[in-house]
Amino acid sequence: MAGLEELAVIVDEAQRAARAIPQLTKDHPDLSVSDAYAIQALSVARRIARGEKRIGVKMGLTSRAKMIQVGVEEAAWGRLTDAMLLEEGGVLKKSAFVHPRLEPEIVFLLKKRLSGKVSALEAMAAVEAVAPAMEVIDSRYENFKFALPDVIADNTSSSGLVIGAWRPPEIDVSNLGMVLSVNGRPKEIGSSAAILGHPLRSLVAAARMSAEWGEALEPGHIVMAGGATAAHPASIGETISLEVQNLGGVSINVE
Ligand code: 0L1
Ligand code: MG
Repeated sequence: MAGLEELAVIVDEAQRAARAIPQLTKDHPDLSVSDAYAIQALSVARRIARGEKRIGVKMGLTSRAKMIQVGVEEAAWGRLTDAMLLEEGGVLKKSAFVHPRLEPEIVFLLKKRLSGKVSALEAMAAVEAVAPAMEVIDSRYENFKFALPDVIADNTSSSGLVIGAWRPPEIDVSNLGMVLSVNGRPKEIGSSAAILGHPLRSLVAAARMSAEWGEALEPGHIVMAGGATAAHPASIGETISLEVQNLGGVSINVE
């Protein structure tokens, strides 16, 4: 089997070139989830070495629908860098991605460190602000097809995010209506409750899962809680927007 560093170079280069690659598990059927997280860490370390800054964590596979789709019982996590940030109301250049899809999310901004096993109350006390957000997921694998180790190695498909205005942490985010619209027409409708039953559970899981890899959620970090509906494949000419009950909206134009 190719070494983990070699596989990290493959996924990193695919992301940089916006080029689809075969699933790693095709040639490496024994790739474990643990190998995959090591590949993810190595590939993101290459981005950091090129000057990108870590800004937090994304949680993925947080809805029942996605867990069933990928055949897993637990969420997965990935690493966010500043290069993934897109301007609110700005442009998503489709050619910079392989086959981008947008999904509606809730994002937390932290004011306190969270690491390892924390309670929901501790997690809530660590939140500085909440905001509506859309994540751009862009699997680097051909046809957006992957097994669990593939997608984890590929930084859980993370490739971009657009964040709306920050709101006070007191807003109850447990069951907020979320509408993803395309050119003003509702396309996906859901609730924040689809995110592990409550987005705060996702923050608790992010602290626990990242600590398993020796990392902490630091003050100033953001945590993307996970998709609330199916993701929408972006097409040139679309304005994709999200409206979240009590939180406000966010939008992006696909060119
Ligand atoms: O953020 C997500 O839930 C995506 C995780 C990876 C699976 C996918 O690309 O749909
Ligand atoms: Mg997501």
